[in-house]
Amino acid sequence: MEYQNLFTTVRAVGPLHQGVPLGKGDLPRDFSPVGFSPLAWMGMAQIGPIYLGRLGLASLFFGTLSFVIIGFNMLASVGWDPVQFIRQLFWLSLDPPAPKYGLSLPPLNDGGWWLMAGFFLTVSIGLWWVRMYTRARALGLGTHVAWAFAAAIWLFLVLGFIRPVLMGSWSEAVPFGIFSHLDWTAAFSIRYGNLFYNPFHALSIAFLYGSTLLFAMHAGTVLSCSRYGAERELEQIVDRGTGSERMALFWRWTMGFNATTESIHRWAWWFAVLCPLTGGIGILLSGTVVDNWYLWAVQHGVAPPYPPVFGTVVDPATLSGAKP
Ligand code: 07D
Repeated sequence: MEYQNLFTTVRAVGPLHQGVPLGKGDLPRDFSPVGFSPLAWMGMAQIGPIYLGRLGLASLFFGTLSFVIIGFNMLASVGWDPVQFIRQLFWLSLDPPAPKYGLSLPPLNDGGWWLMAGFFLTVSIGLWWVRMYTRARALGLGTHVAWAFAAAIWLFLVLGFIRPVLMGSWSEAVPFGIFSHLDWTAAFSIRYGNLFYNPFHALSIAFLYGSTLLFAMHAGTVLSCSRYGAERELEQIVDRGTGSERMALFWRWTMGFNATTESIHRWAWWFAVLCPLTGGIGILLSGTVVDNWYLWAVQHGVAPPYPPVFGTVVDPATLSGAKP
């Protein structure tokens, strides 16, 4: 007898609930729960309550402040014209201070607003991290989600704070803007001799693509066994012939090795975390330790030198006109 799954017409409807009791020192939850049945196509049919608490509120406050500073600076840059603001939104940008300011405090209209928005955004993200950590602890969970989030925050801090400080200038950091941050990314790659030759960029891509591959394999495997109730974990572990057992057999037959229902999530967590972790290392080394990744790759036998028909390749940083 096969289990019913989400794609059949059977849908379990339970009473709306608040969740487990809150601990000492917690604020009350916000918003009463409401049922909204179409949501059951994607997950639970209940919306709310949400726990904002002091950290959540403070994080939203600083995040909004940062968002508003960025938005109003963009609006000011088009002469406070709302139509031009919408038309040119993708091109508008709040830029970091010019190189002449180094790490000093620049005037507001010359990068000061950028510094302030970045500071408030960092405070907001930091508070949201603490909230992830404390909410997990309050529910008796491990803190895996918070540490995975910390890996992304590491890359964010390297790009906007740690590397600029090591390079001695806020001007090294990323602008706030849609196309401007893309332009920054392309310019960064060219400035450091093509980021494809940075082995940590390559590692980061391997974990990025690896994560999507693992995600597809895991999701496909579990869904393919939902007809055997593969998401109903208890019976799956103790019975024979279950979806879980078939999943394991499928992979052992097709590639000789199978993860377990537990280990697959460790694979996924590490792949996801290592993407920004290795990425951050790659960015941190650019300009501080390595100035040209192509020349670095040639020097270490990773990339072949250009054929001598064009003459010898010179380091562009040594050419006249190049800044020190
Ligand atoms: C960015 C950081 C964490 C984010 C957080 C959230 C807000 C909300 C809201 C104000 C994602 C912050 C919150 C912003 C604000 C309000 C309201 C995580 C981030 C905490 N690359 N590349 C990577 C590929 C090339 C370049 C990583 C592929 C070119 C640079 C990744 C290709 C050039 C950097 C990756 C490719 C170039 C990267 C990102 C292909 C020029 C980085 C990993 C096929 C375009 C970053 C080491 C990630 C990095 C990075 C993939 C090509 C430049 C693996 C697939 C050659 C400068 N690239 N790239 O998780 O880590 O990001 O590099 O061509 O800095 Mg690349």
